[in-house]
Amino acid sequence: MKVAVVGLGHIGLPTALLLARRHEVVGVDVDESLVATLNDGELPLDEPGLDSLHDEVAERFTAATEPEPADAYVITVPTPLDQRENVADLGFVRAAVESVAEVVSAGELVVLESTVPPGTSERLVQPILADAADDVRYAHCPERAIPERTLEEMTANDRVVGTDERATETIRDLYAFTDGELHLTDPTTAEFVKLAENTSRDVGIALANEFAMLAEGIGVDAHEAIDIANEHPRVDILNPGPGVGGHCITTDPWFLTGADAQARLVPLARDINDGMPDHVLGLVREQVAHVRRPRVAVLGVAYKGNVSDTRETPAGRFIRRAENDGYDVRVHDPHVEAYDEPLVDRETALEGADCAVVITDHDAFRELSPADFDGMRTRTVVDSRNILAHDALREAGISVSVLGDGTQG
Ligand code: SAJ
Repeated sequence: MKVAVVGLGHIGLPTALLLARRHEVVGVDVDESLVATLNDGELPLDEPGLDSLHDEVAERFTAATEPEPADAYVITVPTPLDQRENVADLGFVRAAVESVAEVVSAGELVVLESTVPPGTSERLVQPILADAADDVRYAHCPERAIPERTLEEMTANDRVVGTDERATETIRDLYAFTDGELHLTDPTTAEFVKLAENTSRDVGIALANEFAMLAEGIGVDAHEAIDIANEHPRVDILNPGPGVGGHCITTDPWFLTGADAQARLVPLARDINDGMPDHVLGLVREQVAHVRRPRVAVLGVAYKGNVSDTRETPAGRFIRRAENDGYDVRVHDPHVEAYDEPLVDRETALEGADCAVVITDHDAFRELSPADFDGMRTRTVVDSRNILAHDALREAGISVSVLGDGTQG
């Protein structure tokens, strides 16, 4: 089968290469330099296993700036959040579907993998395709892989497929690269499932964050309490932290609720998580209350541990707020090469600092010893991820404040 994959980003490119194991694939992107890079045999994306997969399938993969006629079309373009209105910006989806509509013929399959609000397939996408040709088969099959484990998850995770029986055989052939199960349903339910997954995670994290703030006031350690509660067979509380980042969990709850005024819990959870950088800043403020122009070392700008991705990172809000408060902020991240703020090495970030604040749960920070903080002017630490060796640091005379631990105040 010939497959056109439209949108060659974090999801589209790995998907295209996996499809090329069995099919002839043309990867399509409006970015001409990306297409040129790919046709030169180079990969613009760093993901475990992607290089060797690329070598394996190079013969069956080419890139182009416009879709070519194919047997199946897979759309993997981004769906950003319109920040002002808190609604999905479907401009890329519409453009991609219209470009496919130019070449699609009767009986062919179009799959939308981009995450979209419920109803998008039925109201926006399918009418455009129905106008283009008779009997176009359609499926919404949202992607659910995470950065740095993309290939592993794409080949192992179950998939939800919103379609009808006319398309199922081609769908099975297309997604033969996954060992996961295909859960068949209708397109709107598939849209809902994807958003419900990420919303449930956001609400779960908000609850953990609320427990952390309550524990600080009550004078208990939320981490200890959560560990014990999680021993219960039906309880699974997540970890508190400095907020939620990444491209999906910060936006998907808004895609789900849309403008529905009945939704209360979901927007509240978003609000709690969005407020966490401010709460962490409050902990820093307590630590440096007696310093005139405090210098703060931020450890980690990636949105989560051991990845280089900084999209929607809670570090961004923390840094901006801290700078607005007159703090001199130095930023270090061992996994990130470039960020909006200049990045420095760890020693430089800590040198002369009055507070070191851990924002990202990188393994590299777990191993920090008291001596690593020797260059600081005032040795105080805020650990928003509960990952440092607190006892050892305190024994060495370092003042340590841990998000969610109210036992030390
Ligand atoms: N976080 C916490 N506490 C926790 C767990 C996470 O504060 O207990 C924070 C992380 O530090 C991070 C954010 O939440 O800032 C989100 O991280 P994540 O690992 O929960 O999720 P993502 O955004 O990397 O990927 C999610 C995944 N969805 C689910 O696990 C339900 C992934 O499977 C999806 O493919 C992806 O969203 C997506 O593309 O939608």
